Amino acid sequence: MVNDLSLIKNKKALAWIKEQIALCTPDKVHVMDGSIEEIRELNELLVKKGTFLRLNPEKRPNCFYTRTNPGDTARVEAATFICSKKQEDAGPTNNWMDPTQMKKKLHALMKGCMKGRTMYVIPFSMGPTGGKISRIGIEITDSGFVAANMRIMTRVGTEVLKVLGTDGEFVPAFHSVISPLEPGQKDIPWPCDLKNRYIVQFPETREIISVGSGYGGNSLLGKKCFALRIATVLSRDEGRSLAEHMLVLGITSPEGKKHYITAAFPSACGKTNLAMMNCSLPGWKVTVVGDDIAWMKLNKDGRLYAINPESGFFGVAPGTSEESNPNALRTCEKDAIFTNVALTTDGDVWWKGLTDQPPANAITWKGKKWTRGVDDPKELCHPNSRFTADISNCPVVDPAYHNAPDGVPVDAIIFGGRRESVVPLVFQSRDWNHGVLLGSSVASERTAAAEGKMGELRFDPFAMLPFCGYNMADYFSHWLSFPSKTDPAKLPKIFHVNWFRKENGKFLWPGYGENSRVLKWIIDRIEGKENSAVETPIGYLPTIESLDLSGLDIPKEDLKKILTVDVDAYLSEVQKIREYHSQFGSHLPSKLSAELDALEARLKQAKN
Ligand code: OXD
Ligand code: MN
Repeated sequence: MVNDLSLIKNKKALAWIKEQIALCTPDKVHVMDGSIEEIRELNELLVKKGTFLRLNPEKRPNCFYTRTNPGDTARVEAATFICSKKQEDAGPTNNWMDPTQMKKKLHALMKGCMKGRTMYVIPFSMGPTGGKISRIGIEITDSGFVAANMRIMTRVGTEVLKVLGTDGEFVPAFHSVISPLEPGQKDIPWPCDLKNRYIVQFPETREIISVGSGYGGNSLLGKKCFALRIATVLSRDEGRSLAEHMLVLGITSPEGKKHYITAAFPSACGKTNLAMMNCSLPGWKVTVVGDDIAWMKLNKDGRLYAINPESGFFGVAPGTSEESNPNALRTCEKDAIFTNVALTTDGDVWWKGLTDQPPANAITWKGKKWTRGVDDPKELCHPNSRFTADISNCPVVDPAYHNAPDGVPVDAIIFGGRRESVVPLVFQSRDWNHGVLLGSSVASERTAAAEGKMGELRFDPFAMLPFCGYNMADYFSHWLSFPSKTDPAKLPKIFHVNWFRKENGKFLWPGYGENSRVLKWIIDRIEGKENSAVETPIGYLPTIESLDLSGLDIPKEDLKKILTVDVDAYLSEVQKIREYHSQFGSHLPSKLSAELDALEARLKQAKN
């Protein structure tokens, strides 16, 4: 263990770390060097403390199991703040508080908050260390769980400090579970402070402070807090960059031609599954660059290039199966951390959907003994239980993840939501600005399980609703500025997909590996294949003939339903989008309103 600050040569970093030590008074300080020995020691320490349980090494080598406090299992959007100087700059979709007031409140909570604990100082790079699009952060945390997870999810250690140098820029990211230990008091496996959870971004000073929660989405500060909320602001200011809630995949045709595609879907719409799917179309192969976040930048050649700033997957476990995502299962066979899944009697893990039947006996995520046929299967794992796994262990990792530090050229951007009705399987936008309209109106329908009226649309623009670090309408403007910054013909083509059309409770499209047929059509469009689409009021749709449906047994009537535009339904959709957009007032870009007006006019014309 390194117990001094000698590794830190960056002047600003040293001053900031010393300030935090003085404020939080930890027992020990450990600067992470990123070595194998260090992570081994940390995992052992967490096992000793009871935070981690080592899983059966025969079944899951170097894997660990953990349970959160039952109240600390997910991102807390109500406690997530964008503290810009002016409320208007946070916009109507973010919680806001004056930054000075918020800092006062947080500092009161942070005073002495690390008493009895070790402060981990984690130098990390989002993106390949030293890469052109990459950025550096330093996370301070008193949670060993966070330190161990950050070591998988980001590039950590001395290499990062070397790139940072004495004067380099970094994002300071502070995290504490704020439950200080009295002298002699024994620590518990999952400390947190449920009454005092705040996940705060300060966009002007590019700072992050997160307190009270240990759950990954609130505490792995490289992910949502830095790579999205702070990075959206950095990208806007830089002018030629985007920070997006998008997967990045490579797709190779049987002839060996490769394209890169990014895609943004709201949670629970299958981003991780699409990012590493096995194609049903013979000879086609998908490889994964990233499953959650894309940083993109216009290159000198005028094209948009993307990197995955992360180095691991923090995936939702339930629903991950041999059918939905065999490659994710292979990825977490070793070196993984499992949170809030069920524990089997042979020291392995289980979650809903992993097998048809749960094991005969298990321990639930709350630590209770469980017996099949006696206890409720819903008790076994939390719906938001997770695996943290190293992307390098993924059997279909794209070579560019390792070899292209400055990113891959993006050919297409896909938006999508979970829509049981109205929205066709796939369509292409008319141009970039129309594509921005599609992004700004991404929505999913509420199901019976969610609060609110059935079928009610929940807008989640660009799948970024909880992740945009400034006024969402200004973010729309930033997207709309791209055609003026490059040759518009060089920008990726924009598409919208919907795998979730249903009738009488049954899905009309089989999804999973069959989605490769849709990706193939998208590539036909990128390559300008003749007669591959028909023009409709909402954009370009495939004809039944232009989709490769070989070997797929699907009734023609169903295909017709998912490949036609319901003009009346879309006209009422336009009204809902208009209403949603109206909350942005004068910030709403006029170009976007003009796109919506034009869509309405095309629909009305089609009706007459
Ligand atoms: C999310 C996640 O909540 O990726 O979007 O964890
Ligand atoms: Mn996500």
